[in-house]
Amino acid sequence: MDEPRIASLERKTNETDIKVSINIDDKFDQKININTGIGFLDHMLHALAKHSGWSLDVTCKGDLHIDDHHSAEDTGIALGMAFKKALGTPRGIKRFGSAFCPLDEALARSVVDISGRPFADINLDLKREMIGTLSTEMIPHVLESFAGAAGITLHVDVLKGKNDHHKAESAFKSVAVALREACTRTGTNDVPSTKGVL
Ligand SMILES: [Mn+2]
Repeated sequence: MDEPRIASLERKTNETDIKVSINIDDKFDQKININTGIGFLDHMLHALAKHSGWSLDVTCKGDLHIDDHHSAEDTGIALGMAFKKALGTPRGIKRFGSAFCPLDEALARSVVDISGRPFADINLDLKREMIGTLSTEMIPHVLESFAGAAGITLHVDVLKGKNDHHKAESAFKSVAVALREACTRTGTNDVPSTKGVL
């Protein structure tokens, strides 16, 4: 039996105080608790954890009296750091993952590479200013922040859709399913790179 890939960390600044615990290998007994103070962000991270097969605990106490920016961005960073820490040296994993996820009329595609190279290109085509108390401009930024801190390459495109809630949610679900594939163990101890290192 492989050891479960787990990590916990706290990231504290003058703007936010965030605690994250993640278990990448808990798909049979998932426990998900998200409390960032921003309802729609909680909903997106819950969807991300659920469809990635993670157990995830995230608490953010941030400066929401200013706006949602620091809390949303720093939560993405802390989650990316925790994911990277849990994954450890990326040996014996598929490395690449991709997924299409629909939510009714919306359809999103995500392609991920556990590359050690932080890069994100996120196109969600959101039209509204806000969804709940989350600025829609922060939704791609959360994914960019996550990818940057995790050191992964992430391409996310919403291909179709009319409803912004559906578009965002289909995007997070597709990221989850792509990550789940990329993190899947191959049963080898190989570093999946011609360089021999990631
Ligand atoms: Mn929803």
